[in-house]
Amino acid sequence: MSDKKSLKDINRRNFFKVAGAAGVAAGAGVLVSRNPLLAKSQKKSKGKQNNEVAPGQLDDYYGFWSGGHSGEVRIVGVPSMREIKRIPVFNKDVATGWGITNESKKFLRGRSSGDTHHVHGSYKDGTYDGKHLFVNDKLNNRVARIRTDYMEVDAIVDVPNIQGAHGLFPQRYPKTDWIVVNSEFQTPVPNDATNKKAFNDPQQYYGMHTIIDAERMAIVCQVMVDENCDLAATDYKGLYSMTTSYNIEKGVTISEMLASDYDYMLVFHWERIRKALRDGKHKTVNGVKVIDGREGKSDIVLRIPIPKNPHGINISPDGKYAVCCGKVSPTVSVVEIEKIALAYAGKIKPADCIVAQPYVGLGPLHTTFDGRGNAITSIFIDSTNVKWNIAKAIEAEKKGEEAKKENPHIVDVLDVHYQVGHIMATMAETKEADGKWLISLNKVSKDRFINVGPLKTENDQLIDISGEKLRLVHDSPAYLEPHDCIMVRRDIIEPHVKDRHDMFEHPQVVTDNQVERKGNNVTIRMTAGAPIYGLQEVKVKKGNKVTLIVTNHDEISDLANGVAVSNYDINFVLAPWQTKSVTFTADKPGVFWIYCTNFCHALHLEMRMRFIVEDQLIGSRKVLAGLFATLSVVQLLYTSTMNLILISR
Ligand code: K7E
Ligand code: CA
Repeated sequence: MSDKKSLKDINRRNFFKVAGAAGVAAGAGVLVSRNPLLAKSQKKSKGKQNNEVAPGQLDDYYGFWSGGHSGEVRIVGVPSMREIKRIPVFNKDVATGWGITNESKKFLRGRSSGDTHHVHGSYKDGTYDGKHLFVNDKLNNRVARIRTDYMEVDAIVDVPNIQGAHGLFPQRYPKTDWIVVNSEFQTPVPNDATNKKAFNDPQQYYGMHTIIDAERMAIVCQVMVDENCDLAATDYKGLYSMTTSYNIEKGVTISEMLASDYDYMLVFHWERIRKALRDGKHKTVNGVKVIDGREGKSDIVLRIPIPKNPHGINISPDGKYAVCCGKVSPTVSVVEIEKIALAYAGKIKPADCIVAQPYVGLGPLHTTFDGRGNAITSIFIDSTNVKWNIAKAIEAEKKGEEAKKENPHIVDVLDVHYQVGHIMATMAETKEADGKWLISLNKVSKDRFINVGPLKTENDQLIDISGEKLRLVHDSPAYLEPHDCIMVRRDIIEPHVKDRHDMFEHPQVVTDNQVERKGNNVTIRMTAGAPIYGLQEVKVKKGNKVTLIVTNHDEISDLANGVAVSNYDINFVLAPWQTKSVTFTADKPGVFWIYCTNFCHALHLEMRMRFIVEDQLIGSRKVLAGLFATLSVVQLLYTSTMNLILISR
């Protein structure tokens, strides 16, 4: 359902001409002179919000940051910008024991690395319900769910048939039943030896728009397309999900990916997806229902041409517009969502869904909203945040080229430091966007902090957007490498957050201290309560497979206990009433102190116990005895056989 004839239409825009991505990269390191957008001086109001959160005071917003290739999610208080917590997700985290405990290993299934880009909350009726967060892993192609009562991961789903699991977005209306996740990298489907003829033929590589059931955290289906699927969004009516695609060329090199003057915004029609599933119009690949969404193969996907290699796609809080960022084009494309139905029905061309294409600067990546009709777009190469008015952009588009020259849509341009990726305003991905604060997640901090060596931190800048002008108020370092964030009003999250675990939720909760031995397996069930463990010593034999299950019985808020087994590389903490377990082989004989790592009590240092691994003397004697027994049986068999032979003769 694409519309190549409308290409001319799009080409009327003044593309940012680059000789491949090399040009983009060259621009990236340099502060290019400001675009002339703000030539005329206008009197405009500045916001006057105070970002200081005094000692003992609480932040107004829960900020949820992706941690990029650290594999985690972080909680940042806004506007103080204090990093309050890290939630391990796809990484190994020795502070909490994530990746060490059996509970976390069950989720990680042998992997200890990930790349999180997009954190989003679960929705009800177009705004956050405060219950869950979802985050992608671009590296190992997974989606994790975090429950906000504990701020811990409670599910991870592997997504087969894809690579570069990138854009992720939950259903916003009526509530989050589905989550979509995109594959940025096209691959053969299936991507294994059964399909090896496709390995060297990129024409047989496909992108996928995967739909996940948010409740079960299981895959509903995948819609296969020729294009790659980059960023994702859902509308505010539960009708569509959308993605940007920058590689409709099916290129495998940068220049191939930049060959076409346009790419697509892809729209996925949910009712038609449901119908295809009902009608059995799918094949099964690696256990997943795959629907053919390629051009001409089904009516599920609408292809709206967008200038050259777009990146971000964001929906305005009134639900009216999808804004696609140009990246290689200095424009954003504003798609009126109402018109999408007309395009599906063939009444208008897909390109006619675009109602404005304003100039914003060199390298627009992502757009956010203040809830008052303005959009703010991050401009990577210019290193700016550009605030522009959506209605004015549409109006100028209607009036024509002459009206557009003056850039009447531009409200303000703010320099940021430096090379901004995502930006996000408070509550901006909901119908309750409140236009208070904006975060500019800058990739390069350079001279903004004391020099910490060649590998420098990121710079997350806090900007007051309550006035007409954008006012920079705070620089905040962030360890590698947040991509995106959301900021959720405190009153939405806070009621869900607990101080204690539900002790009996864990199937192996320990109420009685005991050591159980079954063959080579030793199970130690133990309580912890500052400043004492339920057991003072445990003896095992060398070679025993030991499972240590510990429940923290302290119910006082914030009283965590640690469990570390010296020289055994075991280290985890237990929040109040939490149970965790580890399984390991006691392969080193000796006395090993198990101690509490998390300061819990005046007698914290005394909170320790002996773990004694006895050399397997008795055991080895048993082995020897066994050997002798086997030998005697063999001998007995031999003699009796010989005797039989002799007798039979
Ligand atoms: Cu622009 Cu992964 Cu959202 Cu990073 S992506 S910038
Ligand atoms: Ca392209």
